[in-house]
Amino acid sequence: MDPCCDDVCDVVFVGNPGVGKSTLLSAVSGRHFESGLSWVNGLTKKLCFQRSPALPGVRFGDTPGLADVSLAEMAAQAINEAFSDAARHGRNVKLIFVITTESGRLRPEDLFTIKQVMQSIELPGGSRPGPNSYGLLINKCNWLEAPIADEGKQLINATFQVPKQSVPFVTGYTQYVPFIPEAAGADQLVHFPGLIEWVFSFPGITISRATLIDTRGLEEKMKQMRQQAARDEEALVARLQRKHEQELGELKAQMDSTVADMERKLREAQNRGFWKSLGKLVLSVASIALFRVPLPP
Ligand SMILES: Nc1nc2c(ncn2[C@@H]2O[C@H](COP(=O)(O)OP(=O)(O)OP(=O)(O)O)[C@@H](O)[C@H]2O)c(=O)[nH]1
Ligand SMILES: [Mg+2]
Repeated sequence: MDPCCDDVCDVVFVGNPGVGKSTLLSAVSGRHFESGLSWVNGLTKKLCFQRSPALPGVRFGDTPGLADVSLAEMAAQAINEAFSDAARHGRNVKLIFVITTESGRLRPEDLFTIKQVMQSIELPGGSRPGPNSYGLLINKCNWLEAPIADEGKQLINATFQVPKQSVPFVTGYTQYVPFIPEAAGADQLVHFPGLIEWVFSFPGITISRATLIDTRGLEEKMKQMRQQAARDEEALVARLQRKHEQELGELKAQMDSTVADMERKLREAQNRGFWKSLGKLVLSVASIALFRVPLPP
C-alpha cells in the first residue's frame, strides 16, 4: 500500500544508538532528521516529531537509543512521550524498531530494547500488544549477498516469529536494509528503494496507555538478557535442525515410496511383457502346428 495524503498516524522509529533510525526516518519522511557519527552519546537526544508536506496527517517521530546507560532515562522519557501523545490524540502508531546485526547475528541489546518498549504499551481494554504489533528494520546488512544469507535470514525471522523469554512479542513484519557505503558517517538523504511502501503497508496499533520504562539496573538487566538470548538461540537452532531433519525424513520417505512405486510398475510391465511374450509363443506354436508357418525370429 502506498502512503496516501489522507493517512493520519504516527510513524515512530525506536532503537539503540547509532543503528540508523534518523537516517532511515529521513529517507521515509523526506524531512531531515539529524544523523551522523557520535562516539560518546547517541546523537538524537529527545523526541522529535516532523511532518512531511506530502503527508500532512502523518507525524514522523525520532527517538534516542535506549540501551545506553547514559542516555537510557532520556530515551525512556522520549519514547513514553511519543506513545502517550499518540494515545491522547487517538492516533494510530506505526512503531518501527531499527536494529543492526554483528557479523550477521542479532545483538542482545536490540532484543532487550524491543522487549522493554513493547512491555510499556497498553492497548484499549488493558490488553498487551499481540503478534505483528511492530515493524522491524534490520539495517546496515552487509551480508545480504553472502551465499549463506538465506540461512541467516531464516534464523533471524524465526527468532522474531517464535515467542520466547528474550522475544515475547513476535512479528512477521521484518525488512532487511542493505548496507549503503556512501551513507557512512554522513548526514545526507539516502534513498532506500521500497522502504516508504513497506512502512505504510504495516497497519500499526492503537495505544491506550504507556508506562515509563524503568531504566534502573540497566547493566544487570542487559547481562541477564545476553544470557537468556544465548539460551533461546541455542534452543531455536536445535528446533530448526529438528525441523530440518524431519523435513529431510519426510522427503526421504516420499522418495522411497516413489522408488517403490516405480519398481512395482516396472515389475507389472515386465509381467505384462512376459504374458504377452508367452501368448505370442503359444500362438506361434499353434500356427506352426496348424499351418506350418515358420517361427518368427
Ligand atoms: N554505511 C552505512 N552507514 C549508515 C547506514 N545507515 C546509517 N548509517 C550511518 O550510521 C550512523 C548513525 O546513523 P544515525 O541515523 O544517526 O543513527 P541513529 O540510530 O539515529 O543514532 P542516535 O541518534 O545516535 O541514536 C551515521 O553515520 C549514518 O550515516 C547504512 O546503511 N550504511
Ligand atoms: Mg538519531
